[in-house]
Amino acid sequence: MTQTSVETTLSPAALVLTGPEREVVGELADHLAKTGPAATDDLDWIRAVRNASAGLPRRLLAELRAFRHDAGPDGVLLIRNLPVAPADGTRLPSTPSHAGSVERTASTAAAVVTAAMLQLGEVIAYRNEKSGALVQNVVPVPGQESQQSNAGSELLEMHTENAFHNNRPDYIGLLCVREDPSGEARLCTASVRRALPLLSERARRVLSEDRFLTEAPPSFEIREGAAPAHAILPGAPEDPNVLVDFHATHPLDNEAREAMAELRDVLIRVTSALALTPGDLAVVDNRLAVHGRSSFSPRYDGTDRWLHRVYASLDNRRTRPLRHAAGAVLG
Ligand SMILES: O=C(O)CCC(=O)C(=O)O
Ligand SMILES: [Fe+2]
Repeated sequence: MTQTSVETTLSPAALVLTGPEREVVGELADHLAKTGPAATDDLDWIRAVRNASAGLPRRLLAELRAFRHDAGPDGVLLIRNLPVAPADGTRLPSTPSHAGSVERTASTAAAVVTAAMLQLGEVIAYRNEKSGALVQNVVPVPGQESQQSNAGSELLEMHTENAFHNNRPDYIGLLCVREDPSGEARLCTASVRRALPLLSERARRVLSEDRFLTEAPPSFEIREGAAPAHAILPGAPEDPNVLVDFHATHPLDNEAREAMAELRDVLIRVTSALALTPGDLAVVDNRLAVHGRSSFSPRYDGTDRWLHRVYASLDNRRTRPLRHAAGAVLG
């Protein structure tokens, strides 16, 4: 990690771009926003962003590369002071508030988050989620307050992103375009590396066994029939991954239920709660950290909290059978 990295238990590593670094990113992103076809789902635009992303500031490239090698104790990288609006002073539009909102047209912010994620892996989306868009809006939607999705505004339980899916994303990028005017919303993240030492031996063992089932959200079809039972802490016992969604994962027996409850308590104790401000990009390693969101009070007047979300996957070949015509959408 570079000198600007901050490492305390409750705030993940952060890289704050300098003014000149921010300008470099801004020039690159403003140019991409105008680069034909200027459509975020178009593979030609993605190619242009991928090429341009090699010109991101050196320190940012080095930090992303180091994070890909090992996502550290928190499994989260926070990059701050990124541009989210064009340098020519054009104002951002109002925060969208419709269900399933996505960002199909290229923009400065869409280019910034896509460029950063393309340095971590291949950007992907899911046909059955947010209409397969690569750049998605995380905004509160009227009438969906209590939904356990990113359209809600009541507490969103900690989860592995798309936990049920065999080809879940390896990384999730969340770029803050507009901050929550109520000041309440927090992106919450918690890593299994921080949690593991606080778990009992018994919970560790039970959580490493195939004693849990994770449901798909109603919008996803599971082709292969019922999902198989899985472990919540798969992998190396001393440094496992975490695979759980506290809304959608169900223990198969009492001991498994107790272990899951213990894990939830421990994860809460090691949670970082981030009040994102414009230009903050939180990258979550979806193997090592779970994330969720505190409750907040939307206004639905165009000034609400607004994030762009982009997923990245590390293995383009592994997902190929699911990507029609070698596109970026898993279906
Ligand atoms: O709103 C947030 O901070 C995170 C929501 C979330 O879990 C997601 O978009 O995947
Ligand atoms: Fe999520």
